[in-house]
This record gives sequence, structure tokens and C-alpha cells, in this order.
Amino acid sequence: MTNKVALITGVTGQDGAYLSELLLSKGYTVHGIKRRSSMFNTDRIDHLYEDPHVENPRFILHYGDLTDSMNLTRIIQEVQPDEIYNLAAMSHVKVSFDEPEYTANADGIGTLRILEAVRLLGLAQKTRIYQASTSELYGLVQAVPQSESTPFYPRSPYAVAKLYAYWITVNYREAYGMFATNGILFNHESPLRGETFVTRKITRAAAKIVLGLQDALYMGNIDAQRDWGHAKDYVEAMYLILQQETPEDFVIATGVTTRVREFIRKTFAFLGVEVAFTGTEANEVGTIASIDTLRLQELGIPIGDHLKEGTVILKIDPRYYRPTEVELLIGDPTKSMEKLGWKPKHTLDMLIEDMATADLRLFQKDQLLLKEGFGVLNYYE
Ligand code: NDP
Ligand code: GDR
Repeated sequence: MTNKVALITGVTGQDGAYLSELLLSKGYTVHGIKRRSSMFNTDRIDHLYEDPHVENPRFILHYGDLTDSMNLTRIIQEVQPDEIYNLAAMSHVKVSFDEPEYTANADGIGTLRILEAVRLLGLAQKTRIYQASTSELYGLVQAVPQSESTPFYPRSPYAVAKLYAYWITVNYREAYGMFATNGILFNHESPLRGETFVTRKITRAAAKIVLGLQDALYMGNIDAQRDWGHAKDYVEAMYLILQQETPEDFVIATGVTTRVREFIRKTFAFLGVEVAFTGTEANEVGTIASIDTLRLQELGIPIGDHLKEGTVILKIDPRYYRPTEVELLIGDPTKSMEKLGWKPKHTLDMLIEDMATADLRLFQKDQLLLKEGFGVLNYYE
């Protein structure tokens, strides 16, 4: 067990929650930065919450924002962290086209604010920094599989902001000898994934559709290909990157790529429904080809009229298309496997099982509550 102190920005997000759990299990004291919000935004970490009145708490939250240098500098000065994991970001690629300036400020300059605070506070030789870099940096395909030496070609305001963050991290390492590193992580998902990212949108919608709580799923480009892993495996890699002797950048990926349409097909199949795709591009639809009644029974899904063969359950809505798309991502994790000894434990099928099961349980619970007269669910309004 260690007695190190870590500071995590973005602690309320998917990765922040899993990384907090991991570091606490290793004996770390974990400080997290959360944003002020008009509603509670700590759902993912509530189980880690410690009453601030107990002596020597090991999980401590601070209000803060990546757009506020003074706030970040004060927190870093107070915490004196051995390690900083900079996970905070406006992380939605499509939304970054709507909020490009804010995205640049939080995701790009936010990283600079942290690096500069560490340097100015005299912590350059003490504090190790992990920057949450991304496979979105590769953007328009230059070569596959994408490795640490593949050229970048960002395709969104998000990716351009992250490109600045990537290079400023490298620059502070080279200029000031700081232990500042980039994890270039490919897409990673989990039951804690934000609801508007494609995998979670699919697992939530599929669960609702089989339960008869939603008619259809509206999607954008279902031919995009992504290298999807499980967030639990990827936070292990973040930790390992900061435990190395020398600061280096690493690609973290599974090396397997899958189309969005295949993720859809597999998710419904797991829930006992075979989907067939017909038509092309914006006119494509997904219909129920067959249902596996035994499977539905096994999962406790009542078989109703909504699960008839030929029913349209998927449509394309061009509003989900992006002005510039990243069509193909497939990572080469050779370096991280060799140097970090890292290897993903979850396959895509295991990931889908984890996510679809969690969402099915979630909506079965809602359905039960509703049946018993508790709570009004907004999808009935
Ligand atoms: P999430 O969107 O789930 O979490 C983002 C976190 O950042 C949330 O805690 C959010 O707070 C916080 N945040 C957003 N803006 C600010 C701000 N201005 N100041 C302070 N905090 C802020 O992302 P993930 O957990 O999936 O990803 C973690 C990081 O890794 C992100 O930087 C993302 O860009 C990057 N990344 C993610 C990949 C993935 O596949 N998940 C792959 C590669 C990189 P709140 O809860 O209040 O919204
Ligand atoms: P991505 O993830 O953009 O790769 O960024 P997302 O799940 O949003 O999209 C993946 C692919 O699916 C296509 N797609 C849709 N996407 C969404 N969200 N909604 C839809 O309805 C839909 N239909 C098709 C997209 O066009 C895209 O090709 C994620 C984020 O976590 C980033 O922060 C991170 O850096 C990268 O992964 C690696």
C-alpha cells in the first residue's frame, strides 16, 4: 500500500470514478475537482464519499473549474499532489462543434493552467502529470493501426483543443524536465459512460425498446469504426503510465475495430432480438428480424406486441452526423503491452454484456416502480 496523494480533475466523470476507486484501493489519498452545478453531479462517486467530519479522510472533493487558473493553483498548492490526472474536459466531439471556444479554453488552455501552476508552485520535480489525450488526435486516417508515431490530423474543435494539450504536455516535459505524460486512449466505455456517447445511447435504447418503453433508436453515421475497450481496464493504464521510470506517451487500445452498426446488432442480439438492416445511408432502417423467446424469458423481459418481426426499431437522423467525421480508429497497443505490461481484460462482447445488463436492470427497476405507482417517468409524458 502507498501513502501517495493524487489529484484528479474530472473526478465526477466516467474515468474519474473508476480511477478514484483504483487509487483508493492502492492506498492513495484522492483529491478530486468537481464543478459547481445546480443539481448534484456526483452520482458516479457517491459510493466513495466520506463524511468530511471524519478524521483523515482519503477521498476529498474541491470545487473547481479548468477555466479558472487561480482556483486550480490554490487547490494544487493546498493538496501538494504526488500525481495529477487531468481528466476534466468538455469531452463530447459533436458538442465541440457547438461550443468550440469553450472547448478550446477548458480542454486546451485548461491543461496549460495545470502544468504552469505545478511549475510556478515549485512542484515541477515532485508532481507527476497524466494528460488525458485521445485517439481523436489521429482524425482523418493517415495510417492504421495508429501508434505513438502516427501523424495527427484532428477533425473537430475537441480534437484540435486536445492537440494543443498533447503538445503543451510534451513541451513542459522537454523544457522543464517535468514528469508530464500523455495517455493516447482509444474509446473506452462502461455502464458509467455518459448517456449521449454512442455505446451508451445504444445500450440504453435497446433496453428500453425490448421493454416496450421506447419505439425506435435514431442514429447518425453507423458505419464509423471504433476501437472500443472497457474503462476499468483503461484507468489501470493511466496509473501504470505514472509509475514508469521515465515520462513517455503511450497508446492504449485493444487493437480491434468494430462498426457502430455491429455494436447495435450485438447489443440487441444479447437482449434476444436479431436486427436486420435495409436501405442505404440516410434512408437505412433496422427492423426486428427474429426474437429469441427463451433468451427474453431468461432476462425477465415480457414478450409483447412491440417485439413483432418487421417492426422498425432503428432510423437514421442526419442531425447526428458530424460536419467532419473520424471514420476509422484502430490502435496499436504494442508499446503499452511491452513497456507497461498492460493488457485489456475485457473483450467487446464482455463490454456489451456489462453495459446492456446494467441498462436493462435500470429500466426494469423503473418499470416496476411505475407499475407499483411510484414515480412519474419522463419518457411516459
Ligand atoms: P466524461 O465526459 O465522463 O467526464 C468529464 C469530466 O470533466 C466530468 O467530471 C466533468 O464534470 C468534467 N469537466 C468538464 N468540463 C470541466 C471544466 N471546465 N472544469 C472542470 N471539470 C470539467 O469523460 P470521460 O471520463 O469519458 O473521459 C475522461 C477524459 O479522457 C476526458 O478528458 C476525455 O476527453 C478523455 N478521453 C476519453 C475517452 C473515452 O473514450 N472515454 C478516450 C480518450 C480520451 P461534470 O460531471 O460536472 O460534467
Ligand atoms: P467519439 O465517441 O466521437 O469517438 O468520442 P461517440 O461515442 O460520441 O461517437 C462514436 C462514433 O459513433 C458515431 N455515431 C454517433 N455518435 C453519437 N454520440 N450519437 C449518435 O447518435 C451516433 N450515431 C453514430 C459518431 O459519428 C462517431 O463516429 C469519444 C469521446 O469519449 C471523446 O472524448 C474521446 O476522446 C474519444 O471517444 C476517443
